[in-house]
Amino acid sequence: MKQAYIIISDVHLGNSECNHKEFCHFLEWIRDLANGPKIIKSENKEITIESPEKIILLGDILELWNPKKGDRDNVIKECIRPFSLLSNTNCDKIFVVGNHDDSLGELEGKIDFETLENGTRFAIYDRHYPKKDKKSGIASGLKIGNRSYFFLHGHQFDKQQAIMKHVSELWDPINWFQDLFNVTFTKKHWKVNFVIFLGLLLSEKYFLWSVFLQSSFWGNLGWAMATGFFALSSIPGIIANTQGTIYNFTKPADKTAEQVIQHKYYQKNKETIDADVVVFGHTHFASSYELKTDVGKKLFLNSGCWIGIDTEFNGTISYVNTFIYLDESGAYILTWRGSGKIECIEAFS
Ligand SMILES: [Mn+2]
Repeated sequence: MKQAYIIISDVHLGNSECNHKEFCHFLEWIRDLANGPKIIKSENKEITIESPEKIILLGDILELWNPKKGDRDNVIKECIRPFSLLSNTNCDKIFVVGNHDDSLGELEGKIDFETLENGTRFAIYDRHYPKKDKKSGIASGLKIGNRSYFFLHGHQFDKQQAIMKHVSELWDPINWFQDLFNVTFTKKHWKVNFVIFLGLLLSEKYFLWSVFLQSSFWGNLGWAMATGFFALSSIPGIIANTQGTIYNFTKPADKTAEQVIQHKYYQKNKETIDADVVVFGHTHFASSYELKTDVGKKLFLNSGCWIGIDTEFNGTISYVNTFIYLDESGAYILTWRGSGKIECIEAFS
């Protein structure tokens, strides 16, 4: 088999803006590459896309932060077809977690290279692929053709997300409220529960206190428990239904690879990644940037996303439904235009 990789990130399955249908069509197309390679015509050359040896799912594949209507059942619903298609694709799958599916990182090592029916493997990586060497702390890239590649989701380059990651080791507010909201009783009745909660609060103040509770320990305890129960069964509903708006508001505007790397990368990670090319996602902007360092050049490639529509930022189009194809001949940022039509955004031979 030829050394060929396909990298996909930021599909956000379960999010209301996820391009779920097109993503499934694209996965069918990948599966069918087993019948023979496809040729993409770029401006001045042809790119031959072979059946991949590995598919790298580079984070935020699942939307566990902000699913449609706050309901994580929508994530499960939108996952069934893509993962069934991936299972039937004859290659290994590497799942590197992002910030929106961060909690899956706990599965690293637990479903490590579990063998699927067709003998292909599925592995979860909590931070990046390949892993760091334990002794030296250096992560060496994967050699494909004449370059070495390193893969990570990219929230590590994002200051806000880095702080979140640190805080969430103790308490992750987004996950906590999502978990509480996704209790069936809360999900179904949070609005009514909130009214009952307010009723209990007010009744304590104006009525219950003077009549029943004043001297009764058990009465007070019962009231406190009921109020607590309805608070926990309603407030997460309010949070889950507004955090999408808050999240979109605080999200840094879609950044190009150049903006991300110039602002964040060089300070922190320069010593630990030993690769010619760093592939990441996270900002939803399929793009590239070449960084000149003391020791040479490092290329950064962003794999884009499968959410929303094409948008123009300062004269540059941010395409959606994008992926990266790597083989011995080079790296290609590509966009799926539907029905098997693929266009090349950038090529690095
Ligand atoms: Mn992300």
